[in-house]
Amino acid sequence: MSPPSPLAVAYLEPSRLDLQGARWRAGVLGQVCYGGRSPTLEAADWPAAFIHTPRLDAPEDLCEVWLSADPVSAGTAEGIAYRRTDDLLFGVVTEAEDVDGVGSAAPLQCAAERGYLRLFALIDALGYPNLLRAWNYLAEINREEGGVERYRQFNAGRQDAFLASGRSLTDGVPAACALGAAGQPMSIAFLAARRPGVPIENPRQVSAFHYPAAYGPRSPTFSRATLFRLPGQEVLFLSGTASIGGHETRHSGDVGAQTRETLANLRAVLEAANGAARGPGFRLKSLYLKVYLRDPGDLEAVRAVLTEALGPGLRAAYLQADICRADLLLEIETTAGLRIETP
Ligand code: 3EB
Repeated sequence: MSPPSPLAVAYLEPSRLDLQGARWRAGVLGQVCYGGRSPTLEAADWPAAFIHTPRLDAPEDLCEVWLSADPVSAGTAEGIAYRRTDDLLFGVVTEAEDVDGVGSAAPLQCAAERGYLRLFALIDALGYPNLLRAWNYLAEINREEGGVERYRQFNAGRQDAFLASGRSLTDGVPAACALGAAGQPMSIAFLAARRPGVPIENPRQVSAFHYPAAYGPRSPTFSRATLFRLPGQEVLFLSGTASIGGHETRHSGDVGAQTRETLANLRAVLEAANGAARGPGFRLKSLYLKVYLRDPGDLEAVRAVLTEALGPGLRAAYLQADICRADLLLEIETTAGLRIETP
């Protein structure tokens, strides 16, 4: 018999967190709460991010809780609360944009660099140097500030931190997503590991770290997915995926077509990962999707396309967020190979 899958994720309403037993709570690595309706400043017992992305398909906020069946211990270093097992470390970094940088560097660029430098200092010191997955949230991602779009400022700061910590900008880069969420400090939730993951690219897309300069002088530093092996479990972290073919946005202004293109990209990443995986293969239908929509009015159109493609058993949460290119209307992210707890 194979050992039980150590890594799991639970999706639940914040009000249900307090109802969980001591054993469940002991296995929590950390959480990301999406919505902004719930009181956000209540201290959790574990690393927690609170992201202002209004939930569009349900009245309550959504908590994504990462759980492990292995022994979990907690700590704080570099001002970052973390929880870890022997294999994995989960943490949340926040940075205010209140400090101007040396020379002309914008406050957001400095915040991104400081946040990633702290993150890397933490995971290097504790022996989990392999960043598998980063969830990045920053305010007003598409706004131009000092003539530079804020997403591009973020990319510059992130890149500088990768370089300063001796990391490659192309090899072993994490899966990621970067979304606009108003009224909050820049927040990065992350999972890092003792052992490296296997980065996966999408044959339908130019690797983001090779995007041409038209999308910004400093390319974004992420892979399309990371495959990670735990004893008895293969996990695939899929990056935020959008309607991009090659390096270009497809179907500007057509949310239905962007949804179908996004699905084609997710399937292509899964297929590429299945070529590298040992298990029976990851399938899109069994996953829990987080769907970020720029325009709340697109909810029904997007849900109709996804349900048609994946069936009525589709599990998904729809959240309002700005996407990192002004012409992208949605982005979908998910993780495969996990045990998923839903109420
Ligand atoms: C894209 O494919 C869409 O900057 O970390 C997706 C996933 C996107 C991650 C990031 C950005 C990021 O380019 C945007």
